[in-house]
Amino acid sequence: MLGMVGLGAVGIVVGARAQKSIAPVSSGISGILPGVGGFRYYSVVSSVKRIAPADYELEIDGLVKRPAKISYAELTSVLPQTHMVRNFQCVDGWRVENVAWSGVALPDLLDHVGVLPAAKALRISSFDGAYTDSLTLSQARRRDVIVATSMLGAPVTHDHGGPVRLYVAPMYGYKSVKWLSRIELVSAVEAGYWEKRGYEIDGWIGTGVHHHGGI
Ligand SMILES: Nc1nc2c(c(=O)[nH]1)N[C@H]1C(S)=C(S)[C@@H](COP(=O)(O)O)O[C@H]1N2
Ligand SMILES: [Mo]
Repeated sequence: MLGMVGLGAVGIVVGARAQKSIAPVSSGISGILPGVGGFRYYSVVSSVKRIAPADYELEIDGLVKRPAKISYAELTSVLPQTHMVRNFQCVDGWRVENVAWSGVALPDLLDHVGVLPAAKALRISSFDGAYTDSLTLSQARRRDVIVATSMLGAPVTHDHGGPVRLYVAPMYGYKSVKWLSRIELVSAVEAGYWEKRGYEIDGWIGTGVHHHGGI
């Protein structure tokens, strides 16, 4: 059964997400809570520590020339900023239109650290301690994939994965890792949290080939 995930709200958790929580993982607790502007708040763990922007670091390592720990200040005021207004869509059937996003385009971050030729994919982790996902290197080089520090016109809130989350505009929401902590360049794509539980590894929206377990 579902936990209330410590996201600062009370309510009844029902529906499709409840199916997901029955995934064969004892540690998996899925939260679904009504959120801002049509968003829901999702977490697979019962609570996530808070990291203040001043204490935040994004680790980028693995098959890169210059492994780095990138501060929030670098992400917001040193590295080039990318802005876009795009929809956000979860496989569970909800969608939020025209969301404003800002941050650093992932290709700009990759150039900052220098990708080695052996790198073929990114392993992306959350400081929630449980959630991971992958992108191929070519997916990660798209300019509509950003390390987001702002969402809905304001700094990314804790419940939405702040201070820093990923936003993969052309793919379903599960590719947009919240509470982003580490990007490791690796030699092959690895299935992420939901992909081990039946989601497509490539989460392209609208290609009509998606299916996932439990629903
Ligand atoms: N760390 C983490 N990232 C995550 C998830 C999660 O449970 N944990 N859920 C994913 C899914 S399925 C969706 S639809 C979006 C939801 O983002 P939101 O909680 O800001 O609405 O986050 C994605 N990133
Ligand atoms: Mo989702």
